Amino acid sequence: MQGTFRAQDDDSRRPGGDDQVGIATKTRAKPKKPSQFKVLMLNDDYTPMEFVVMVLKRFFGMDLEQATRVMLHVHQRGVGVCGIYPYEIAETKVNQVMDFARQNQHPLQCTLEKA
Ligand code: TYC
Repeated sequence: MQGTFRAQDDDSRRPGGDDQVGIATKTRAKPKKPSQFKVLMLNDDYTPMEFVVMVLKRFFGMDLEQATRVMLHVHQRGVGVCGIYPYEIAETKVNQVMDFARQNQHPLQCTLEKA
């Protein structure tokens, strides 16, 4: 019934229900899925590998094995995906990583890209 008008139901069959007849509702034809964003980690020459692994565990819920795999991928290829999230969550993760890196004086960079 998406995208069509319809009477809610036949209120005339209920006592005192006549005033409700004919109320129409419209549901959105195409409900929008919230768009997804990749959180990308960038390689650099200075951030220690152990620190990157710690970040991936702490902010992206990875275990040691996953985190090590992603860190090595970024180290070798220059960039890697940490996860895919709705915009606000992805943005929060980027800010958390950048703040944590800055606090620890590492140049680690993290960014967003539309999925
Ligand atoms: N290239 C860094 C080093 O050799 C390690 C590193 C990996 C840094 C991944 C950043 O996103 C990164 N110490």
